Amino acid sequence: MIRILLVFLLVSLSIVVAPAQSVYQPSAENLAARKAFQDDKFGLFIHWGVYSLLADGEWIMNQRQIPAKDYEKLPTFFNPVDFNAKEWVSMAKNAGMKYITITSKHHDGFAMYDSKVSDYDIVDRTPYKKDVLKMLADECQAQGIKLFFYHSHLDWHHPDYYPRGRTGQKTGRPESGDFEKYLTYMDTQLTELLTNYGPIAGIWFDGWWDQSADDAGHVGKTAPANKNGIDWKLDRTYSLIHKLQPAALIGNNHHVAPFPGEDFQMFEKDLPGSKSTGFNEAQTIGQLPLETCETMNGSWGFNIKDNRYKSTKDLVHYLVKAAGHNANFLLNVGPMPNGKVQPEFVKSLAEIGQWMQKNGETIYGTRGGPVEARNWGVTTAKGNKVYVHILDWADRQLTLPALPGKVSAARLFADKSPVKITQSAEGVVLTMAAPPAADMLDTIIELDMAPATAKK
Ligand code: H79
Repeated sequence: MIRILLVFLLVSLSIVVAPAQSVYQPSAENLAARKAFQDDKFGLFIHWGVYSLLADGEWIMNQRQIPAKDYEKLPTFFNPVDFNAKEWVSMAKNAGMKYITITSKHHDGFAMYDSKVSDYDIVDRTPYKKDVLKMLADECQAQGIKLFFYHSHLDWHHPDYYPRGRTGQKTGRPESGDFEKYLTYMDTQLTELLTNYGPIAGIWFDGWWDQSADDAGHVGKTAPANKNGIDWKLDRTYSLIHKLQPAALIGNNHHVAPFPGEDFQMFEKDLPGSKSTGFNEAQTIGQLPLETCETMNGSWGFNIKDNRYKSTKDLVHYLVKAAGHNANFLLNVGPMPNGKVQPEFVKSLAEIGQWMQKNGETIYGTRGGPVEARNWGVTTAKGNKVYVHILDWADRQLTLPALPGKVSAARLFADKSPVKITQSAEGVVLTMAAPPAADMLDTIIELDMAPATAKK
């Protein structure tokens, strides 16, 4: 009896002392925002900072081992006079994108907005002197596009980011620092971002892995294993964000299973479940909305030598495959230091937009369809429709495995011409009038699913 009482006491005690976020209950606004986010399907990622000047990606401070005091020269001539928020937002909208995720602070520690807790920001340190995030936030609001901020946990510039992690070792900072002070600084910057820029759709964290002991092995653990024994206090940061803006979605690019308090899960250069990058071996797919991000060439930040442009077809395929994997697609541009997006990107985005104008119905508002991704393509689903996206197939006939319901009709999405269905317990054979045309980016067959017969 006494033992039972003791157990009862311990259990109730643990409930009382459990940190708020470990029993995280998303608010109604947050759940609605998650659903809207999944419906949106397509967003623009923007990597832009003083590193853009050096035209060799956003990691250049680390790669070239530039000491912080030398890197500080960059802001003094960062002057993006051709930046035009309206142009960027219109470009995203015309591409069919529903949100923008922009770097408020990358690993180099430079804030692209007017921070009051630091002068290491675009308004205080550059000749440009303007708060580009504010201009962008206002324009997004005007054009009805959502805005997320990418914010780096790790910092190669701040002296209190100490003990240092796996990167940014050679930036000439003192061998001391107060990590707790750094965390307060980060939380204060996040408070600024969630207070002064209107409704923010979410925060996209990156850099947590800088303090992790290795690239894998944390599967399912909520307590972050790390090399320096530091505590990121994610619960505190996440609670703060949810308190300031309950609908703001938190995602963290930590390459492991989601932690409590997160609202979506992202996969860098990787379709969920593909584990294609080498740093995401431990990344299992959780229950949250999913997003996958990719570059238009091979770089995030502007890289003048990078001509490995993906074709419009490749990018449309990536978007369609992401949708088939039940994930959003966040497609990146790294604008140039003058504030312009390079013409190659502008052109591809416009072409993707033309495709989305015609075919968006089979992407927006859908979820991953009943057939898992195949070599030939993917399926998406919405209401009683299933969209079969044929990306690589040369025959008139395509066989699907058994579907959960009866297909009552099938047609080509493009011209609504009928597609013959032969359905049995084994599966569904779709027979088109002609094989998919070689120049079609995606041959889409629309299936009408008969309403499920009500159970007695
Ligand atoms: O912002 C863009 C990149 O700068 C950032 N994420 C995208 C969205 C990014 N940072 N790092 N990476 C991408 C690649 C990650 C490499 C890692 Fe590692 C491998 C992290 C942990 C293992 C390299 C090796 C860095 C630390 C050890």
